[in-house]
Order: sequence, then C-alpha cells, then structure tokens
Amino acid sequence: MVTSEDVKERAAELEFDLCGIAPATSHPELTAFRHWLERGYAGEMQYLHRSADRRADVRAVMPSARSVIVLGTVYNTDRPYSTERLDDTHAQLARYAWGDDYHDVIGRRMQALVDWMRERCGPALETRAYVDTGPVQERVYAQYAGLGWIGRNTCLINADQGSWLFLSEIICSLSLTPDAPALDQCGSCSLCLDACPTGALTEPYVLDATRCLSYLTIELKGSIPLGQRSALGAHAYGCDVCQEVCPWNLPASVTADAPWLPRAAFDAPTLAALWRTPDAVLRASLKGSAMSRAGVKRLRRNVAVCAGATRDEETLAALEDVDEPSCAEPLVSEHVAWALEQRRG
Ligand code: B12
Ligand code: SF4
Ligand code: SF4
Repeated sequence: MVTSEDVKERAAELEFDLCGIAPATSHPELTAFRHWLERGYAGEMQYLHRSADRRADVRAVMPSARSVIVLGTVYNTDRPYSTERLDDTHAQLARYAWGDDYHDVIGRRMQALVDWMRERCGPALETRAYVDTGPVQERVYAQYAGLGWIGRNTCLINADQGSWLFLSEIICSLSLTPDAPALDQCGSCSLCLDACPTGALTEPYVLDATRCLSYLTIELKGSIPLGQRSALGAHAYGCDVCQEVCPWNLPASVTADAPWLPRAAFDAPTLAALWRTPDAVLRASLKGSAMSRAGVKRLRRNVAVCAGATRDEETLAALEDVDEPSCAEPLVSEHVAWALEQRRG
C-alpha cells in the first residue's frame, strides 16, 4: 500500500513542484462550469460541451475513483514579462508555450508515478492520468488538494510558487488522506481585471473565453473577428497579462528545468524576425513544442494581425517581402491584407 506522504515524496523525486490529494467527490464549484457554457463563454471549444457530464464529477470518468492526486509543475523561466517590455516590436509569446510540449513531458513523469504506485498496490489499482486535455476541472480539484486558490483571474495561485503552474492529475481508486482546501487570498485586489487588454474577465472569477487573447490566438481556427484584431497588440500566441500583474507572481518561482526554456526561434524574437523565419524552420521549431497546436499557418495569421495592430513598420515591410508557401494560404493572406490596410488607416 502507499500513503499520501509516500505519493508526495515520490512526486517530488519525479520533479513535480507541488502535490496534494483531493477527495473524488462532486465539489460545489464544479456546477459553475455548466452556467459558463450556457453563457456561450466557451465559443468554438465544442469539446467542453461534449464532455460536460464527465467534467461535473471525476467519478463519471472512473466510477471507482476515491482520490485525485493533483500535481503542479512550475514552468516560469527567467525571461521578462510582456508587461515589462516597453516596445511593441517584439512578439509576445505565452511562457507556457515556448518550450517543449508539456503534455508529453508531464505525461511521462505521471506515467512513472503511476508505475511506481502499481508496483506497490498491485493490479487492482485503477488510475486515469490527465494533463490539461482530460475531462476534469483541474483547477477545482487543485484547490481542494490544497495546491492553491482559484484567483479572480481564474488561475490557480500557490502562495509560495505563484501561478505559473501546469496542473495534472491522477484519479485513483485508493482512499488517500486528503489535504485541506486552499483559501482565497486575493483580498481586495483587482489588478488582473483592470489589466486585461480585452475585458475578458467579465467579473471576478469569470472569464469569457471568446474575448480572451489566448482563445483568439490559439483556440480559434479560422479568421480572427475584425473587431477584435486591434486588441491583439503584439500578442502572437496566448497571453500572460492577467498573471504578470498578479502580486503573487512578483516575484514568482523560476525553474531551470530544461523543457520549459524557450526554443531559439521563440526566445524574444521581434515580430519582423518571426515573420521572416522560413516555413521549414518554423515547422521544425514548432515540432514537439506546445505551440505545435497552432501550426505555421495560424502562427503567421497571428503575427500578421500583430503587425496591423501595432503598425510596426518593420513587420509591415516584412509582410510585403516574404514569399514563403504558407503566406499564400487564404487564412494568412486575408490577415496580411488587413494588416497592410491598417498602415494606410
Ligand atoms: C478551456 C481552457 C482555457 C480557455 C478558457 C479559460 C478559462 N479561464 O476558463 C482559454 C483558451 C481562454 C484558456 C486560457 C488560458 N489557459 Co487554459 N485551460 C482550459 C481548460 C482546458 C479548461 C478550463 C475550463 O474548464 N474553463 C471553464 C471554467 C468555468 O472552468 P475553470 O477555469 O476550471 O473555473 C472554475 C472556477 O473558476 C470555479 N468558479 C467559477 N465561478 C466561480 C466563482 C467564484 C467566486 C469562485 C471562488 C470560483 C468560481 O468553478 C469553475 C469550474 O466549474 C483547462 C484544463 C482543464 N481541463 O481544466 C486549461 C487551464 C485552465 N489553462 C491553463 C493555462 C496555463 C492557460 C493560459 C495561462 C495560457 C496562456 N498563457 O495563454 C490562459 C490563462 C487565461 C486565464 N486567465 O484563465 C492551465 C492553468 C494553470 C493555472 N495555474 O491555473 C490549465 C489548468 C491547463 C493545465 N493543465 O495546466 N484556457
Ligand atoms: S489571458 Fe490576457 S486576454 Fe485572457 S483574460 Fe488574461 S489578460 Fe485577459
Ligand atoms: S491580480 Fe489580484 S485579484 Fe487578480 S488573481 Fe492576482 S491577487 Fe487575485
């Protein structure tokens, strides 16, 4: 058999920065998810609608579930925040995305933890391990596992480590001793709501994804709505603003764990340099990274919008010069045309 303490010790050896245990029950906050969907805040993310029943309780995913082992991995590296850069010429890339794909890296680490548990508990042990993409409301279970509280920016914040954390979890059939839930420490602060460039945080603890730059630059597959393009600024992939302004991230823990360091092409490139990078180099840089989700086409779509939104002359000139195959794709060329119109406007 294994105890909660054994699991936490092994998790630390496997490079997890945080580990806590939540009971596998239906916590009251889980019901907020359905209201959120009803308000249309999920936009085109149909998979959230499809998995709503399972997301309401982990026992719908695994009926024998008794505990949820929640793991936190710090991904913050020593690069400056987007809010610290005073110019609009650099591409703002979300720090979770510029290194290796966390689904793969954390998936391997969790598998090692599951294997270790199975060696001790035998074949009767049932588990399901997920990082990000599983039908689990990760932040709610993380809060109940004592990893941190859900802040007004909707992110899970740990009082010692901040919020630059990947969450992952192992739902298991063991009755492990649970941790005490974390308590909200936002106090009277509202810096994240004030700083959001699009007003996507419609009220404390509620985010309208259809207005969030992370959704617009990563999840949205087609054209970025005309009325929302200017708000992108230099945000070419994701957005970190509501975490950068959070006092709990000033300063936040920094990791030297190699997978989370930025790949060369994504280490503070200017928008112009990113656009001038040949398709083949972009494709190789995206391979195995968390940004592979967007692919070359969507990355170029975003950079083109940033060029128009910032009216950065060097990037606009690059849009006219570069003749890579992906630039001729209708999704890309339509956004390039819009960007060049902004120069005249
Ligand atoms: C869909 C999704 C998105 C959407 C919607 C985000 C959102 N806030 O809902 C978009 C594309 C916008 C997005 C953006 C980002 N995401 Co995302 N995303 C997810 C995903 C897959 C599901 C989240 C979800 O279900 N949202 C719907 C809302 C309703 O659910 P919730 O966020 O869990 O909210 C709960 C609480 O807010 C609570 N609640 C609701 N109302 C109230 C009111 C009060 C008073 C209280 C106390 C609580 C409360 O109940 C809700 C559950 O029902 C999760 C992974 C997962 N499986 O959980 C990752 C996840 C949340 N994302 C993550 C990350 C890293 C990001 C980005 C930072 C990426 C980036 N840099 O661009 C941004 C952060 C934006 C932000 N401020 O949240 C991490 C967050 C880690 C952390 N420390 O919190 C997660 C957990 C992935 C992971 N495994 O690491 N994401
Ligand atoms: S990620 Fe950016 S756009 Fe989305 S809620 Fe936070 S500050 Fe607003
Ligand atoms: S910025 Fe302030 S209100 Fe927003 S999550 Fe951080 S502490 Fe909470």
